[in-house]
Amino acid sequence: MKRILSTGFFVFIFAFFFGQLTFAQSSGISSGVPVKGTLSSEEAENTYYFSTDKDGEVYITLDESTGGFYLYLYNENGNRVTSDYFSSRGGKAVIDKKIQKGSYYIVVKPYNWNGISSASYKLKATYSSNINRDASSFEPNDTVETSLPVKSGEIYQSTSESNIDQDVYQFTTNKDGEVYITLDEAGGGYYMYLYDENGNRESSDYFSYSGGKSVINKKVQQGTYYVKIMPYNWNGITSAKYRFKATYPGSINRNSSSFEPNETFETAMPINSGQSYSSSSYSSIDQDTYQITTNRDGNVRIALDNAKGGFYMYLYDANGTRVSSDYFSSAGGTSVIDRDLKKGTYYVKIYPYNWNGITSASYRLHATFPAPANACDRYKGVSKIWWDGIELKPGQIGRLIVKKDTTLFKLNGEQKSPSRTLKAGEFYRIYAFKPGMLSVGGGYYVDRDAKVTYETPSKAKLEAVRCIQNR
Ligand SMILES: [Ca+2]
Ligand SMILES: [Ca+2]
Repeated sequence: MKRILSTGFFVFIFAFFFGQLTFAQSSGISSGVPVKGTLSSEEAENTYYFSTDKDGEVYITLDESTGGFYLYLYNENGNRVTSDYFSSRGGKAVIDKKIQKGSYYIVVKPYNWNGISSASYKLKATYSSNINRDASSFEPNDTVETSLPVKSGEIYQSTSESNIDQDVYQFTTNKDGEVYITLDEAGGGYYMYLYDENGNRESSDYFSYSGGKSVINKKVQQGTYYVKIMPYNWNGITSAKYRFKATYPGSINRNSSSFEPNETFETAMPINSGQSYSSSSYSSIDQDTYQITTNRDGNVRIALDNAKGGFYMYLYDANGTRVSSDYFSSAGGTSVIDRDLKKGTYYVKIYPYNWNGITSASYRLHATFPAPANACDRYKGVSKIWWDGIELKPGQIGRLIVKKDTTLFKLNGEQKSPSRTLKAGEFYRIYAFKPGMLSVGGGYYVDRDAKVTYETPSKAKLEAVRCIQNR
């Protein structure tokens, strides 16, 4: 009995203490909006509260400090969820935690103050809630729930405002396939992580110095993914820029001259046999993919030349299995893949190789393979198509030769109004027909009977007219 009473007493005291703290002295902190704070005695503490709108990640940072601080996170029942601290001016504390939907309290306390009686700090808490995203920094974006959705193959440039600023991006693939994620043009070292929608880490890459580059290239299942970008190994820098791009199976907006985005099998640029394609790799981690489709077994010859840097060229089949490769390691080299292949779809991947002192390089790709020739090529320079010595006009579907005099009539609904007589031996172009009638244009018809001969041009002639009409 005594034991139960004392426990009850303890709970009561704590609740009272915590209730006073939260309701009397705490202030709200908006998701992703930094606040400045000051403590003016070693016994003082500042408390902030926030509410999340669903289960998710909370990312809390404490920096720009002029003394040591403790950083605590409590749930609404006053239970400590986690904490972090640092013991001197300039230190930083980070809390990154998955929490359930609810209300929480952040408590900041002095730690290890020697010779100071007051210190300030900056606090930022990003959690699942309504946010106001900055259009250029994309902040707040420190958590899965506040991540910025990115378009496939589009370049995003941003800045990490400190070495504890975490930036999260998200994308959703529309089918299983390849993702190609790059991080470059960085002003400091970075870690890049890829997570699936359940928070499982799929892959990661990093570099530890300014100017480094990271690539994540992986086959993933259809779903939503998150990329976390975290500063790594920063010395002597307080903020850094970077460039980010994720190409994934999804709708893309292809640039007609660079053919970008084209990093993956799913975003490959289809090419025609016998045509040259000039493009460039805009960075040493840019990958360019082209697609060729053959309509029968036969020889496939792919040539890469006119290059301003070294390149690797790989040929893959429709299953993503490597069929062949070739490379050269400096500007002016040439690579050729020449193989007899089964009918099917193939992919050519072009990777920069052995680049020193260059940041982009152009190249030319040319492939010949069994494919239907571009049907219109043969009519280059042709302006009229002749059918037995008479021009076949655009829209014409046939011709009429009058064998015996017949009546030309105008059609008003079902009503035939005779117009004049077409004489035996005359010729007319036909543009349309109705059941039992042929149209010579202008709403005039003749009966399709033994008095007339109706002929149609070959498919090839009709196609030829279409070719010269469409160019
Ligand atoms: Ca951020
Ligand atoms: Ca590319």
